[in-house]
Amino acid sequence: MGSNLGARSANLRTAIERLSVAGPIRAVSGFYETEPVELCDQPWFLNCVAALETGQSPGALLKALLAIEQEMGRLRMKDKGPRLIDIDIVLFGDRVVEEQGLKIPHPAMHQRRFVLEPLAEIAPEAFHPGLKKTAGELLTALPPGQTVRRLEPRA
Ligand code: PH2
Ligand code: MG
Ligand code: MG
Repeated sequence: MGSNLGARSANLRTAIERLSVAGPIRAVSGFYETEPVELCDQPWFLNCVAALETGQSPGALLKALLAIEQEMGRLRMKDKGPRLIDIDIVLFGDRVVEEQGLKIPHPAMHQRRFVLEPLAEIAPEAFHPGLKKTAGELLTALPPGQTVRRLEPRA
């Protein structure tokens, strides 16, 4: 998930708390200050990754995530532009989903340091079923660039 508008860390904490409507949260990464990628002319993000155990289908989970974004007041002004909160499904066990509006694994995850650093922090062995590589391996294979910095945990 990511936020680059408003109280970014409060936004991530609220999203994590609300995520538990879909099932127990098993792990949460640190928060990372990250350089915007793809659409670069926007504020830096805070990103993190959570591991959720859920009985829901991928489609039902996506609906729940979009509802959380809406309740938190997300406005969609511009594709890939600034947002209060964005919650994406990166992996879903080793499932592959190719539906209109939902692709799992997330099609850009393996190119994004802001995804792979926090993912490898909590689940270095998480497996990309298309590329047949773990999160740790994908992170190691990334070309240099895309600044990400893990924030110190708050007291
Ligand atoms: N999300 C995007 C596009 N670019 N860059 C960073 N650093 N973090 C994001 O969460 C992000 C992005 C589209 O969802
Ligand atoms: Mg996104
Ligand atoms: Mg999204």
